[in-house]
Amino acid sequence: MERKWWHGKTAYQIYPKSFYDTNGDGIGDLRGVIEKLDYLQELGVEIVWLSPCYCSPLADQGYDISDYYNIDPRFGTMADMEELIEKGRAHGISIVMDLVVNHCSDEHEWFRKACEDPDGPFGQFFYIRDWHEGEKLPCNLRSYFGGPCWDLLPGHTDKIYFHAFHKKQPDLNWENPALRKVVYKMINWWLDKGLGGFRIDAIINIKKLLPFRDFPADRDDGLCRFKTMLAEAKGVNVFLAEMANETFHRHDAFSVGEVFDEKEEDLPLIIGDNGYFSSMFDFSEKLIGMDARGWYAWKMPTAEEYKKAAFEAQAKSAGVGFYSNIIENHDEPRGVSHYLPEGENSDAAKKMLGGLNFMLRGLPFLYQGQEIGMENTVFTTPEQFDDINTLHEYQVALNAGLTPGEALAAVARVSRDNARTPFQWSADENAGFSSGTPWLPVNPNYREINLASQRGRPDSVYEFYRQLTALRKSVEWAETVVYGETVPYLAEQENLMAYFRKGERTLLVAGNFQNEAQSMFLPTTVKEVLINNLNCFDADAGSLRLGPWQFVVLAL
Ligand code: TEU
Ligand code: CA
Repeated sequence: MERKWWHGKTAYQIYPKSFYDTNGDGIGDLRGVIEKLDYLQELGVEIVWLSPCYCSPLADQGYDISDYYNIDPRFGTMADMEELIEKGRAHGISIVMDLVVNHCSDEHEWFRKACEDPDGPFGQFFYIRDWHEGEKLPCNLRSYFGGPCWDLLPGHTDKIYFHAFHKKQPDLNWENPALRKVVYKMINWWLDKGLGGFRIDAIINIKKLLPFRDFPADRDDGLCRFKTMLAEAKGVNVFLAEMANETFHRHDAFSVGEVFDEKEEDLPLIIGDNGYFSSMFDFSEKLIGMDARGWYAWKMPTAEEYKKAAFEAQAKSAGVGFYSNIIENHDEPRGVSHYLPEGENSDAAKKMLGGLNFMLRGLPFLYQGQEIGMENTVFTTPEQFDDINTLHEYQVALNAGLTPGEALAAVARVSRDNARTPFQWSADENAGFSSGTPWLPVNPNYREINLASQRGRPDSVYEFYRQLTALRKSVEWAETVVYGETVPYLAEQENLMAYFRKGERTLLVAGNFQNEAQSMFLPTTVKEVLINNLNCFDADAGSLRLGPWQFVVLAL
């Protein structure tokens, strides 16, 4: 495997709207990110991905872009963005933006022009079809946010357009070379500005099975999930290769794909030496317990399932490339609320989960607030949901016959809003996030969980993450932490997740995934305890006794 400039780094995702608000309008902004660059440097991150901050009506929180060449005034100005890129560099941080090109906003001028003249060149930027009242739609796919993928083209009664997500997110027609060309031009424009690269949104959806046709319905609504079509749509690789050659590869940019449902044999094409992307997220842990019926039917993952998914992903990517490893992002509940059993949210357990994930081979990606152990928030009424997908899934749960109370509880566990509450900087009002009213209420636990109370306190979750990022960069251990092979250890021992990282030297990473002590066999003597989330270390010849939720990184 070829060595890349970004391999040894730690990455961090910022959800700008909820990170830090500098002008009191309740919305986080780019100046807020600039102000916190010292903080990010202190934490040890060197790549920062910003969720979208382009002009947008924010129907899907910026994943509906109305102008790719401008910053939404709520987030700041282009001058702020340029300053962030430059100051980021001075802090040793590459700034990465979100690239949302499966669709744009219905308020983008391309779509406006397509509505004005569906037969003109911009009509070809979208999937527009003739349709008359009472007629069957071109296909029965269900959009990700509910309902059919088709809506009437604004201003028309006899034309419809296609959207995989919300109706305010019309899909771009990648079959059209003219569309691809303007997309590549835009990507290069940003890279020429000095941007470090992109996280590529929902990219697997750009290839549709054409002509559109029906699939067997999988719910009472007569519709079929999007995935079913994607499995049959061949040829996305052609688009991805072209995009990489025309853009990322020319700049040696960092790119990380939001890729789902890839075929295993395609992994080298996607993240190999000359891959379409530098890296892609490993979502295999997120997928545990999912159910096609809807969020309400999802099951919570167990420790054994988590371990199995992580080890399988490690095996798949070994010798091929780097997955980006996460326990959460802006689309998921908080990792500590999802992967740890209910009620087991001690600092020790949080550190164990974070440590096990961080030490895997690949690029560790922290999500804002993870480093201080932020948890799911509390929802007492459905009105508190902001996210369109959560509102939709609440309805799905009701339709399935759950009572309002049951539906609320079921959807609250996995709501995307959990990850979107403001960053908890301090115990001050609004968690120090804003002097105004935050756009989404702060998690009520901010007086207990916040950065100010953890900074400098050696046993805090925050200082634990700093130890992890420091180890990844240390002269002595970086080679092994970054490139060492992952070899699962005692994989059959229940609620124990342990693995070696074998490279220049050998590390043993072990986490006791339960609220009860357990002993594990030690293959050799321990030279040094590099990281330990508890104050005790109980090892003798051949055996290590791990306390509840204990996590250690050992030099052998
Ligand atoms: O998500 C793409 C995606 O596949 C979603 O279906 C995801 O699984 C869903 O958000 C779970 O609720 C990306 C973005 O990360 C997401 O925030 C956007 O809403 C979506 O694309 C549309 O741009
Ligand atoms: Ca603001």
